[in-house]
Amino acid sequence: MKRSFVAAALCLAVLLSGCVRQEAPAPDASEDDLIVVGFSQVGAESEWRVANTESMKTALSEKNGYELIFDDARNMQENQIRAIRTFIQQDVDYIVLSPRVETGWDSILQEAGEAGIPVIVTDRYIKEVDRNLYAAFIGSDFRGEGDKAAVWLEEFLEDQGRAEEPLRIVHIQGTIGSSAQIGRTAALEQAISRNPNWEMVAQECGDFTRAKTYEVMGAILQQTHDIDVVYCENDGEALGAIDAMEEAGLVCNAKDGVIVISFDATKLGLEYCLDGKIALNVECNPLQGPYVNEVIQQLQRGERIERETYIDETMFDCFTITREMIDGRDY
Ligand code: GYE
Repeated sequence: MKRSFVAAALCLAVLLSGCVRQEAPAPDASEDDLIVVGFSQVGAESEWRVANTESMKTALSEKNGYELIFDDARNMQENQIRAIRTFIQQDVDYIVLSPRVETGWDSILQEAGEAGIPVIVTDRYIKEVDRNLYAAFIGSDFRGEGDKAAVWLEEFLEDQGRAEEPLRIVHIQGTIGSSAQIGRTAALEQAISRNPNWEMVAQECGDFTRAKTYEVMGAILQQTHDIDVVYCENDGEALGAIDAMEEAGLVCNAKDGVIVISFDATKLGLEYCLDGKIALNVECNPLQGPYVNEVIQQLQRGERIERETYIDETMFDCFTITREMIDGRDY
């Protein structure tokens, strides 16, 4: 909106100075009404991320009254900072930020604040900044997701009569420093500290990707095959870990093989759950676009907004999941 206004003002200035061509089109009135949003996305590292991008693009479409400037940071925080600075120079109406990691945002958010541009943080949290530096947060409760997984595992082992047996766990972490990693990791570490028979035999970063996890899991398997649980912080990692384990001759199956735990519950991840290869898949909902649209519309109308929105999420295990559940999902 502001950008169109600037463009119109420039046109007028040129007109007044008498050097514009007669046939120059008048600025399109409807374009003038568009709300300009700059969206800094982390990257395209996972199916979750791709669904998240799609959701934002659909909700913040021209049809819905937006001009969306999308920037893919290719998983680098410095690219996100650069993109936000460009959005500020472009004088966008709103900035939407899906932060790669939790820290390091203070000065750029101050710059946005000084320019009077509201920032909406989505997906992951940011820390160590004055809370007034962003207007709203919309995303997931990652610690809660991890706690659900840990409690499910405790209950499953109890049901199997294995609660007291030694449990050897491999932990594949997501991008280090991201809220999704911090919350899901904290939940597992706490569960290990309250279960003295649980042992972490390896903890490596899979960076939320299938390819990197395939590699790190392959290296772990060179050291040991004595593994009861593989706790992966997203579906891409779970798939990479399963590829490596199956290649090494291990069976992924909750009852008589390796118990694989995953997060996201994308369609592909749920297919693996239906197959019994992923024992538990905790949902992390990427469909955040409509929530962002709603917050922006409320801000436009000058209404009070919810400062923090945590999206409701469920979980699926290999014993109760059905084909219908998968087919009915949007991502
Ligand atoms: O779980 C993972 C992604 O921040 C919730 O990032 C997101 C995580 C998600 O790449 O697949």
